[in-house]
Amino acid sequence: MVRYEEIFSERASNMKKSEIRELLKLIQQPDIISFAGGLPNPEAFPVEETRKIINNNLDEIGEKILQYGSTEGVNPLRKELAKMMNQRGIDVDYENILVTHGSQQALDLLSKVLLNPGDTIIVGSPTYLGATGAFRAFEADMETVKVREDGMDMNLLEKKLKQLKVKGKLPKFIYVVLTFQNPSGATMSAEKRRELLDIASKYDVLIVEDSPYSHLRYEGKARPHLMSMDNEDRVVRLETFSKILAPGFRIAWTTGPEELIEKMCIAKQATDLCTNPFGQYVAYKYLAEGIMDEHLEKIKKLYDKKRLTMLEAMEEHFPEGVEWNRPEGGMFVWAKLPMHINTRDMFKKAVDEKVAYVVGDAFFVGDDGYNTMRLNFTHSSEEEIKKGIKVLGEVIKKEIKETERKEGSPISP
Ligand code: PMP
Ligand code: G9A
Repeated sequence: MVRYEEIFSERASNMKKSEIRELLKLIQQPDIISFAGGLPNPEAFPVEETRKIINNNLDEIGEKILQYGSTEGVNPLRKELAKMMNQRGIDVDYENILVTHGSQQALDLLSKVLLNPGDTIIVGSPTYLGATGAFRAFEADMETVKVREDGMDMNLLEKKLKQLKVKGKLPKFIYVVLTFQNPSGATMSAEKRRELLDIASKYDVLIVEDSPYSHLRYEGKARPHLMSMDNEDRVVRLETFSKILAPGFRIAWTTGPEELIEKMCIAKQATDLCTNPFGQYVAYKYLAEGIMDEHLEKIKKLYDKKRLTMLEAMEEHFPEGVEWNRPEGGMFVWAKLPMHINTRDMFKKAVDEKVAYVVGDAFFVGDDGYNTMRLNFTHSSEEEIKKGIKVLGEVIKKEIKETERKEGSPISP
């Protein structure tokens, strides 16, 4: 018998299961109301439009879409992506774009080409757990900087960089989600974005901006894209069709300096040869025929209603002592429960009552966030949101009461 544990690489021993991926399996029962995964609403999937694109174009492009494609991505799509980014103030050429199999692959490829075991990087606290999963797999030494309601704390970032410089451990990059962050929903102001670039420039560090949610703004004013403010080739930008079209396509794109994109492309050659051309052509048609803009308007309306429904229901059903943000976009509300509550302990009780969330501590690299939870508002129907939040409110109230009884003292804030 092969003793697998003895032959796994050190890298593999470092890997951790993704709480979200594992949770998705657990909560697949149809009667569970899930506020867990950051999933688009199936109602918003462009089934008809996709059918039309395929029917209308199969004769013309069938030969291309069923064949292998180039590793960089199919050029018509890359050109449309560059055009879309230019319209949003980001001055890029299609040759600076690499199409990947989801942004998750871009996180993996970036790590592959940038990180040696033990290299330092900086991530937010909290931050997207899929990213830390990718960085961990490449044995990165992750330093954290607190994320506040308006994003990463710039004073703490500068302090951290100063300390790391003294130790000779300046990070290879700073990983940020600046707009409607996963998990906290936090968005960074324009001034702070400038400050972030200035600090990164002072310490000569690359910034990886992961931006799957910037198209999903429901209120307030759009902030400038970090890449449009950068004139030092210091920003790599990750975007994806997962949240705005369909995650099943697994199509995303990375924009960055030519040298880095080229290296990622070589790494991708050894990973999967190319991203599926079929999906890339459909996505290209979405952009070229202007369907994407209409689709975005439709899903923004749909998700805004769900966001407001969730916030209203939380106001009505969550007890005193629970705090949460009011995100202007994206997919998540981030809630903080009284300090005595451990949302991991409470999770099973919530699932027993047929409602699920993501336990907040999964988004922290160290031990933190044990009293937090992430709630997704895009996947469930409005009815489910109302019902699920009411049930969750009851679960929280009960947990507060039980902890009070156990602790023998009232809950302190
Ligand atoms: N980055 C962030 C911040 C995300 O929230 C997600 C998806 N939840 C991803 C990357 C991965 O997305 P994709 O489906 O494009 O791989
Ligand atoms: O892992 C997935 O299915 C993508 C969702 C990510 C998230 O919930 O943050």
